[in-house]
Amino acid sequence: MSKSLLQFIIEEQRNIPGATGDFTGLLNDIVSACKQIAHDVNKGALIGVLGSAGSENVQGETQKKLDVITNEIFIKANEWSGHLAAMASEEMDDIYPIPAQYPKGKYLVTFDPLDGSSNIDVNISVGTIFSILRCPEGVTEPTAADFMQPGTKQVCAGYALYGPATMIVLTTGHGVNGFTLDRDVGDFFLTHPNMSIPADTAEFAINMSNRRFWEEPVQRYVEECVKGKDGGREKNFNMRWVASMVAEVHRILTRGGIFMYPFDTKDPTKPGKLRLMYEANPMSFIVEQAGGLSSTGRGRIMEIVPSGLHQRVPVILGSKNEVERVVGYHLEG
Ligand code: P6P
Repeated sequence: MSKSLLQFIIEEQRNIPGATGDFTGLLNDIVSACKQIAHDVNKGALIGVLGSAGSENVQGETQKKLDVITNEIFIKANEWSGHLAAMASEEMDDIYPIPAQYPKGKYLVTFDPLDGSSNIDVNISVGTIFSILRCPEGVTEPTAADFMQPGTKQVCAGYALYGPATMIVLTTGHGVNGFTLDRDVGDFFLTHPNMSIPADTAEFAINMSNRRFWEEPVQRYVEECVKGKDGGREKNFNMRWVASMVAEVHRILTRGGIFMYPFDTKDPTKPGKLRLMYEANPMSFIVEQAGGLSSTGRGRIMEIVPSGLHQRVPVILGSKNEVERVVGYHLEG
C-alpha cells in the first residue's frame, strides 16, 4: 500500500522548520470536506442532489443544488478546528469569518466548492479547488482586504477531481503530488508522485464558440493549431474542451497541453471568465510547480495584486513552450 495523504503531509511538515502541525491539521480538514463532497457527487440522483437550487450566486450564475450543498460541507468541515481566520468562496458574496464560538487560526482559505458544476447533471467530471494563504500578522478580525494577496503568497494550492477515480492533487511549493481515494479504506493514497507537465504539446483546450470575441493573438494561435502542418506549425494538434477547469488542468498535468480562457469582448465588463482567487491562482501555483507556465497573455497570473474576491482574469496555462508562444504573440501586438 502506497503512502497515505496524511502520512505524506506529516512527513513534509517535518521538513518545514517551526511547523506546529497547524497546517497539517488544516489540510486534513480540507481533505475530509473533499471526501464528503466525493460521496454526494458520486451518489448524485440517488440522494436527490442534482438539478438547480433555484438561486443565483454572486456571479449571477444559477446555482446547482450541489453548489450550495458542497459549499456548506466545506464550511462545516473547516470552521471549527482553529486553523483558519476566515474563508472565501465562489458561492458567497463576502468572506466567511470564523464564528465566535470557535478558535481562530493563522490561515485563510479561498475555494470553489464545485468547479464545473454545469456538468454535474450530465455526469461529467467536476472538482473542488482550494488555495491557502497566511492571515496577515496581528490580524484577528480579517476582512476581504486581507485576502488581497498575489498568488505568489499561497502556501498551498490543490484540487479534488471527482472523475472515474476521485483524486486530490496538491502543492505546498515543493512539486506536485497526486493521491487517489480508496473508497474501501476511506483514505487517499500517493499514486502520482512529482507530477510534471511536458514542455511541448499537441493538444489545446479552448471554448471555440467564443472565437469571434477573442483578441488577435489568440485568434492567430488557435488558427495555427487548427491548420497544424498545413499552417506553418511543425505538427498537427488535437483539441479538448470539458468545460470543467479541474479536469482540463488534470489532463495537462498528466500528458501536457495548453488551456485557454482568454480575454474576450463577449462581456466588456469582464476581463475573463475565470476567477483569480479560487480558480486561476491555485491552478497557476500547481501548474508552475509542475514546470508549466500560467499567464494572462500579458503577465504572470501569480503576480497580479488582487482587487476583489471575485475578480476575473484571462487564463492561458500549461506546457511551457506553447504558453510562451501565445505570450509572444501578445507581445508582438
Ligand atoms: P464555458 C466552469 O463553470 C468554469 O468556471 C471552468 O471550470 C471551465 O473551464 C469554464 O468555466 C467553462 O466555461 O464558457 O465553456 O462554460
